[in-house]
Amino acid sequence: MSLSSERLAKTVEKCVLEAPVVDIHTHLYSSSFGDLLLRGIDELLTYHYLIAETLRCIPMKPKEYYAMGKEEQADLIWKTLFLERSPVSEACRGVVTTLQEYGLDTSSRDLDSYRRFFSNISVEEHVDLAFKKANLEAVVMTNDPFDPVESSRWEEGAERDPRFLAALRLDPLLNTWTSAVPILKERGYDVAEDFSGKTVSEVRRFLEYWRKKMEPVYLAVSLPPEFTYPDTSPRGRLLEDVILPFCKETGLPFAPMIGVKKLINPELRLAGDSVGKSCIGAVEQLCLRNPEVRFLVSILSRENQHELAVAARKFSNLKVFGCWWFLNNPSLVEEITTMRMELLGLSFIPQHSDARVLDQVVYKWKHSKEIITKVLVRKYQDLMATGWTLGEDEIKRDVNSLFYGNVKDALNLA
Ligand code: FIX
Ligand code: ZN
Repeated sequence: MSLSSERLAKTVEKCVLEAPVVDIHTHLYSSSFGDLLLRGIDELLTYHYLIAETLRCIPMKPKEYYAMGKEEQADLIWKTLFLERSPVSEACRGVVTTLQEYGLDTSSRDLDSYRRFFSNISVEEHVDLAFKKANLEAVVMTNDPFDPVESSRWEEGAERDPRFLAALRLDPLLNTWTSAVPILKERGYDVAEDFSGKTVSEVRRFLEYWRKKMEPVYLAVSLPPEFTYPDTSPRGRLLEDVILPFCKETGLPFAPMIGVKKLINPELRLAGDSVGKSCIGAVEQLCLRNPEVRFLVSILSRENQHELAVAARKFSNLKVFGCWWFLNNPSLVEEITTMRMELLGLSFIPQHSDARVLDQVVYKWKHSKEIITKVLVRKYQDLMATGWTLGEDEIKRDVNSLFYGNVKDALNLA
């Protein structure tokens, strides 16, 4: 039965709200990884986005900030960004949204009362609460086999919560080959910086070891704006001789996330990364020269979004995902999602949370769903103006493809 234009907005809102989410990129960990899973109000407040915002407002050097304890850091950020100013930035508003979604009194501004709430829930209850509030079916982690703490957790073989899928992250291998070589050698891989001897087959063996260990749903890497392909650099050789053949043979997608200028302000540490305009030609060549590999691509610069969407029209093995990092703001999510829907219809993955703290999924998905609802309503209104009729079941079908269907297809998930 076709919907009236009056009922359209409410129906879209309901379908989006009810749509389960598979979150294709996060920095969350299953609780079996122990303290690698960040959660609670002090972690929310000391998110690197808020560290950067705080240090713009007070005469404190990053070194001084990082010398403080976690609770002291959170107190400072709360005072600076939430009490002495209104928390209007997206990262600030997100904290308040999450507190509200958890049923806490945000008008009290009583940080200790929020701390008491979080201290009273177990990690298992906490994961269930956040997943329920965000209507999450599953999240994909970011798993770095070169990270000593994380790799030891994998070697310990802790039981993983099935809602936490793995992604094999390869930044050290592809971006700092010179320092990756000694780590690989120490772990028994017969590799050489000049790629002589058995280097290619040994790096392949390394990938295979971690594929068996992690059972990743894709391979990922974050890349600088100057990333080019094909390329004779170590990165280019590793892509050509190891990574892309590995993805082709295993059927695992490859997810280059492009445009990060690492540590342009090193003192800020994780908060010190920035953005640069990337070369879409590298993405086009990846897709053209590797037709049997499926690429999941997110690019960090707003200026690259239109050409990325056009590139996706040219290559069916290119799936665009997310409004990443500095793009994950309502004004840009609306602009980018509208443009993608106009160019790609429903064949893209509109968002990922990039959550580093468990509770961030609550606000990141609430905020994103509000914007995507707005875009969808406008697009359906345009459609209905042509006399096209729409039923609730069709809207539900479309919405589910955006929030989990396209992800499940891309990741070969049942
Ligand atoms: O490379 C990445 O996965 C980025 O998302 C992170 O490094 C970044 O710090 C982040 O969390 C952005 O939201
Ligand atoms: Zn990330």
